[in-house]
Amino acid sequence: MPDAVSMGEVMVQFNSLTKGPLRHVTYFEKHAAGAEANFTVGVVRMGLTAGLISRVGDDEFGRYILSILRGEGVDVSRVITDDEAPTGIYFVQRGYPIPGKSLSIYYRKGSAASRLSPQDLDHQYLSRSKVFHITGITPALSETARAATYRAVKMAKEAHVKVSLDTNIRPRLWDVEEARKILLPLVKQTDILLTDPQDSEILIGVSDPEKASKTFLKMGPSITVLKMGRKGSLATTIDKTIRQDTFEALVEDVTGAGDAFAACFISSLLKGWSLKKALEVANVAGSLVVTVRGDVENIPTMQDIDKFLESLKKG
Ligand code: KDG
Repeated sequence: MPDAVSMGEVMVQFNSLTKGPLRHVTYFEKHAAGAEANFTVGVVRMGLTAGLISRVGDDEFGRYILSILRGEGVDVSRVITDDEAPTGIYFVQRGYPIPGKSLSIYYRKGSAASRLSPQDLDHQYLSRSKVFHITGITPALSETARAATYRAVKMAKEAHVKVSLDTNIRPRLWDVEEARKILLPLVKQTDILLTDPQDSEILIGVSDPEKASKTFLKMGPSITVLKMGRKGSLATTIDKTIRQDTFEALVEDVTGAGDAFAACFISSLLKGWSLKKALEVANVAGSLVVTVRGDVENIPTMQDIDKFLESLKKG
């Protein structure tokens, strides 16, 4: 059984070849993406095994996604091909209206993955993994996907599988009040929480990273990580606070950086590395992903992370 299992929507991403509003973009580049799928690719790049629970349409995009994930070594045996709904797609608008930022424009309503439901869960598969990773995106997809998320977390907890949650609140998918109501009970069942100041403000009304981390730790998680983009990241446990600066990078597209961060952070912990090392590795991964279009292409292997850090030492 895979070391890490995740569950969510994998989509075809059409990334703008040029920056600016989508109406003026002529060419798009096709990539396979989706927060939880990105996570599984990252775990495999780190030398561990990972599996995805999902649904894709019985269409060309679904077949494309499956071949990419299979090629990356992700176990897709729990990805159902659904002949009643299409594979979701989205477009990435880069550098507009905020330079350096990207926007995701979704065409995913009624997609195959939004039909995920508790019946899609394989108890043995989940309960034999070491970590079950979810994000705040899956429960925003539909009532059934939400029910599946709650059920899967319950199964993982009962089997003593660690639960990691990346809050990933996407206001384009649901209103923030609803996100708070649905995600807070999940935060309480989480062992490793990854979030950012904006999501913390929505969830607990606190955006200061240190204060937010302390508040979250009292709610259940034993490790809380605040990702602050260019300002670095903060990992907090009951007795430790570790900070890590972000490594400088030329930003092409920030989409997917957080998923690479999560994958490399969780993988490092699974390998038994220190919190400090895990945070460093995760930051390298995030910094590399933003330098290209596409979410998974630049997720590094550990060998590449070592080369990156070595080159920094040499100046
Ligand atoms: O984190 C990157 C993801 O946001 C992107 O791949 C698309 O999964 C996605 C989503 O729902 O926003």
